[in-house]
Amino acid sequence: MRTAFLSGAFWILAICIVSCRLDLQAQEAGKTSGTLAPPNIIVILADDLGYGDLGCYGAKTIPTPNIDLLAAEGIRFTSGYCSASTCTPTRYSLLTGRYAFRQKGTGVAPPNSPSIIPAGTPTVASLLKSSGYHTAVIGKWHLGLGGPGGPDWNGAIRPGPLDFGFDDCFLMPTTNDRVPQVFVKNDRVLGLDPADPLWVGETKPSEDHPTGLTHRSSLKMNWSHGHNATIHNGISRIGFYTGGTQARFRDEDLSDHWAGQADSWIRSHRDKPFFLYFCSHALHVPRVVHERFAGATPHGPRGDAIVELDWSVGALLKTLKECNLDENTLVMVCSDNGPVLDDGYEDRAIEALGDHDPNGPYRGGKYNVFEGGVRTPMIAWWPSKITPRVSDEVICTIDYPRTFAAIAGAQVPPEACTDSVDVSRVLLDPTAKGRSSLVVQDNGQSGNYGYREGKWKLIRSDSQRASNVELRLTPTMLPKYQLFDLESDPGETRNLIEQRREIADGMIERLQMAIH
Ligand code: NG6
Ligand code: CA
Repeated sequence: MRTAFLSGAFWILAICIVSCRLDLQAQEAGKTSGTLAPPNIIVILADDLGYGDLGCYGAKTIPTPNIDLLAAEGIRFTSGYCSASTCTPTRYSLLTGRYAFRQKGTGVAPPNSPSIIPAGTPTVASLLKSSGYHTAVIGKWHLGLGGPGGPDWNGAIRPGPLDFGFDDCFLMPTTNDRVPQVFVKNDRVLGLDPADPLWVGETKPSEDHPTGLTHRSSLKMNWSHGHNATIHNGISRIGFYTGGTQARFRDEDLSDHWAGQADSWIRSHRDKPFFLYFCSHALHVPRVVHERFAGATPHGPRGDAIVELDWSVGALLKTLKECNLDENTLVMVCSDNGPVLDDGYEDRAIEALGDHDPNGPYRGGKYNVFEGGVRTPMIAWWPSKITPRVSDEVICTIDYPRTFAAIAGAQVPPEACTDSVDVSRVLLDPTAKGRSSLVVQDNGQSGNYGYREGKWKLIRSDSQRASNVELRLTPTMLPKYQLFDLESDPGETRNLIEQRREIADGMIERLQMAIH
């Protein structure tokens, strides 16, 4: 009896010791294997920032110490891509994990564009929200707002981000060269006086309505093409508007608004994992920086806007540090498309360029699918998990939904985000491989694609025209197909389509399969 008792006690003790040890081992393993609390996730999406525009990517005359610090402490990708070379399709894909060319109406959205994300589409925000994250978008939206008739500027503006998984939003509706210059907070224009309703349209509202054509000499920044309709703050824009006077912002203050909103939002959501989609407008036209950044570089407003962007990244980092959130927050920095110089205003971007290379060693930029249009600065920073390094693995902004879902432990329905690839291992494991192939596009459904497989890059140009290939907007005629070896010819200057027909034919076929 006594022996039976002792042997029972022995086994209980033994089980306790073993389970305690297992528990300790599990806790230890958790520190290194990813079972810590899910991280906060911040996407900092710059606008029209080129591969060569940051110090950490080779810029010599544009100081970007805050972004450079993220790169030094995190992963600096040399083959990071945005999925398109204009804003709307890249943003569409970044949120939905679906290529924009699969849907009509996904080219650059006009001022009164209705919401273009189909109702009920899962997004990176809705996936993370379903996993307990608090979610917000602050900055430029440019994915349309409202039902089929477009936004009801004086009422509830739905659908919008609140219908796509965001708990909170503070937006500029399209771009700042498009009307109107107001913020949308959640589903209303912020600070709108009902006695002064906001009207937005495509045609001049009255004969005497001042425009960039009729009042050109009064402008503080002259337009060079397009951008000659309603004037606000001494700058004429795309589209017309009247009213909403009290709700209008000053261009110079945009970055301060984004940073201020992000600061207070992070502080009030510090206790729960959050996802912040932070879309700075810098360096999109009109490039009008705050007075304190004017002259920060020798390159005029385009360079100064990059310094302003870097300042806002520094402000975000400061908030994270003050909230003790800097260890377990994943920050991704990237751009929505490649660079452009004269994009419609006379802001000396060409004249003051000097030796600066906005697209680094690459050719092309915004509006085309040469590498300069789609290869973007891409930085991943997550101090408790990421070992600092430079990575040549291929990853793309369209991969964010599945990648972040994997990191947050969120379920992705099989029919959701079908073009998105989970590249979370590339962030966490220096030996992991990125994408073996990638499709990129230009704008909307033009039929122009870039297709990369390893060192090979195919360009398919159904329109046979491309813009901004030499960072000037004059069109360039292209053959339907071109093939480049990015290893020996990163600048895409030698079309090898005839010499390497066997490679090209296979890629043409696989691209066709991928876009179907
Ligand atoms: C173009 C605009 C350009 C810019 C672009 C969209 C003209 C002549 N050009 O149509 O200035 O607004 O659209 O840029 O109007 S994006 O970064 O939002 O895609
Ligand atoms: Ca853009």
